[in-house]
Amino acid sequence: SGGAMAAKRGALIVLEGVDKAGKTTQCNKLVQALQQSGRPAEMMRFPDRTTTIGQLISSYLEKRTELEDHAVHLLFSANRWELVPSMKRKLEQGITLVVDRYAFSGVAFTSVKPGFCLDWCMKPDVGLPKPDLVMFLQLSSAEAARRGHFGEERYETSDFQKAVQQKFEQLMKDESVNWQVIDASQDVESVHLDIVGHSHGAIRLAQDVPLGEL
Ligand code: DGP
Repeated sequence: SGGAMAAKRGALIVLEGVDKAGKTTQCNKLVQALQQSGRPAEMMRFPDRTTTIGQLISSYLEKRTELEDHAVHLLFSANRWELVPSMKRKLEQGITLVVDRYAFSGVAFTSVKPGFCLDWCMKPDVGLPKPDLVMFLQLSSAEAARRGHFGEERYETSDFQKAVQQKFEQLMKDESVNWQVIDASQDVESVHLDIVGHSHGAIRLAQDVPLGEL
């Protein structure tokens, strides 16, 4: 209505997957490729270990601290919530955010613990900005094992990762989320090309619809 045209919003793009699928490498490459094609883009990762809450989480993952399972689940969620204002600001400025893990990791990792149902695990993240695209980097546990030993952090065992993979498969049935499965067993460049292709589509679509909520 007469004023200057509002800048088109950026897209919220999430990469999920089990450990060793190559999420961090691919997030970095995607941000670089978008920037080189003239689109403002920034990378984020969850957990963000730099905040006060993130430091508690980091200490827990490094097994320096024990925390009750419900309590730590809520801390992971709080760590996402504390970044929401800055995420929204950036998206509104037209910056596309490429995020290494999000609420889906939160649900998948906690819900494999005894006594947790998906429904309870999803509750604290209800209302978070909804990704325009979630790419799941699919990698068999055999292939993950070939990529070398797991690290020393909590959750880094092959049995736990297999259980997490099954939870992700359940979450991917949710058709209200724009899931794309990426074959992460391909070489780095081929995976990258798949990811770039899906991302350009999501960025275009995001320009015409408001940011959703989980
Ligand atoms: P990294 O992505 O390498 O920084 O490792 C983070 C670890 O924490 C990884 O094992 C996945 C796990 N994780 C990520 N988000 C959540 C979450 O929200 N809840 C739980 N329980 N674990 C999470």
